[in-house]
Amino acid sequence: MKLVLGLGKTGFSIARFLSTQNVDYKIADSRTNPPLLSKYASAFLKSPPILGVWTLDLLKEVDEIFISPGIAQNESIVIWAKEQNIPIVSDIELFSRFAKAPIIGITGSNGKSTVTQLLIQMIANAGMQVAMGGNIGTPALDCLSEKVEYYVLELSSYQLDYSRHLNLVAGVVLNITPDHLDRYQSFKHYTNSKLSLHQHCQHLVINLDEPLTLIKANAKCFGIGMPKQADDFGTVTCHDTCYLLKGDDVLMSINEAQLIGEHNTRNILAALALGDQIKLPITSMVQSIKNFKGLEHRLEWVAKKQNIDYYNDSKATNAISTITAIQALMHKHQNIVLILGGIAKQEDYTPLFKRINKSITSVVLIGQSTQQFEQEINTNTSHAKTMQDAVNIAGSMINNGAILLSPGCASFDMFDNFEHRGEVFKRTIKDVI
Ligand code: UMA
Ligand code: ADP
Repeated sequence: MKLVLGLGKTGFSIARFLSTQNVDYKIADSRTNPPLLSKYASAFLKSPPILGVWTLDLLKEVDEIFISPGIAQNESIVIWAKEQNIPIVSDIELFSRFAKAPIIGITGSNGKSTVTQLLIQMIANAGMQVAMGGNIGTPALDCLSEKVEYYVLELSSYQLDYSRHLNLVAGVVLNITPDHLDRYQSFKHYTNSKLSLHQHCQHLVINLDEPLTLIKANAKCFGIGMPKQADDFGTVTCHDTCYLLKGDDVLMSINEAQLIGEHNTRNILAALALGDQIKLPITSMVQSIKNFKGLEHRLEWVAKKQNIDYYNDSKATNAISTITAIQALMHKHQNIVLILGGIAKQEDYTPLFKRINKSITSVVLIGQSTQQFEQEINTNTSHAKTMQDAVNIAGSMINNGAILLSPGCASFDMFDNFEHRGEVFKRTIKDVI
């Protein structure tokens, strides 16, 4: 008997998959009213969910557990299962047992979704059937199909923690900066979780600008600057224009890409290196880069009104992603008003405050973190209770330049999720201004 833990998107996809395989399972969620309860109830009447506080009884007759990534390793049920030597397996590992086409895995603290989506477009542009899943939103098992020629999976550290055997044709750890430290004993544990991806990959891609990832034999490397090996990807700057390179060959000027910022140059290089590992034609990858508009809520240009450009970077939920957004925009705009705040992560925000105090004209603080952040920011600050107020106040602070929503925090104090926060921001700009 299998035990499925969690009745969110992942648990639901596992239960559906096990049902199609005629495998006996039970499913449990520690909440009494988990998000997908009614959807599940109408689809899987034979195996009613066991709801509420975990009990030892759940493990009776269980030989394997399939776990949702949101369930931490210090949850009682996980500890009991480990004591009883019951294997605990992610949906990703279960997927990789059944996937017939090669799988590419992408992890990192920031940039995963951007690189995943760009690589998907590169593979599709090369004329192949490709499916995308994992942390990006669609559970991996929901992507399984006989028609697919490549799978690209965005992988979180939570998913990697419960994956002992993944068969990845290629993979990358894009970068490692503090995140999710409420789930890990230390930054070192989080780093090790990310780096565990390496053990699953036949072909590795390594970011030379990330000191925490060590270069491995036969890996294809990428980074800002001249490539060291003929097969690696990098950049060269000539007369103020940055060009992408493979070895010594110039591929394109970065000005031809629609993505902005050095972080996105790295994301593009990562996608190129992964595509090259699976032998996609360079010319079609370059075309995909030129066509790629980027993802919603990631440094997304929204509108220009009365000499002010509005950017939605609602996906910035940690300090480094907000620093990155500021760095990307400060070369384009002299005046930037930043809308910042929400539920602060358990991380050191000092580097962000330093960047703000140096480069930001004014800050509008929103959400729970207001008091904490206000003490550290020396630049002109204001508070807002709603996104509408924040946008209006920001608009009154400059005559030209950019207004950037890049909260550096989780959104749940004021919004359903980061998408909701970004949508409210965009609607406000369109409706109110
Ligand atoms: N649950 C318990 N007990 C717990 C914790 C959770 O019973 O202690 C139950 C919840 O009640 C809920 C279910 O488990 O019913 C939720 O499971 P989940 O939190 O794993 O969420 P899913 O809906 O399965 O979504 C997960 C990922 N969520 C997390 O990793 C927290 C989604 O990533 C992912 O898109 C989805 O699987 C499909 O693969 C989201 C995320 O926030 C976007 N990821 C983090 C991030 O990007 O920073 C890692
Ligand atoms: P993830 O899926 O890892 O959260 P996204 O591509 O969704 O990454 O981007 C999340 C946030 O991180 C956005 O605010 C984006 O502007 C920023 N970002 C994207 N790529 C990078 C990178 N390589 N380094 C730092 N920040 C990045």
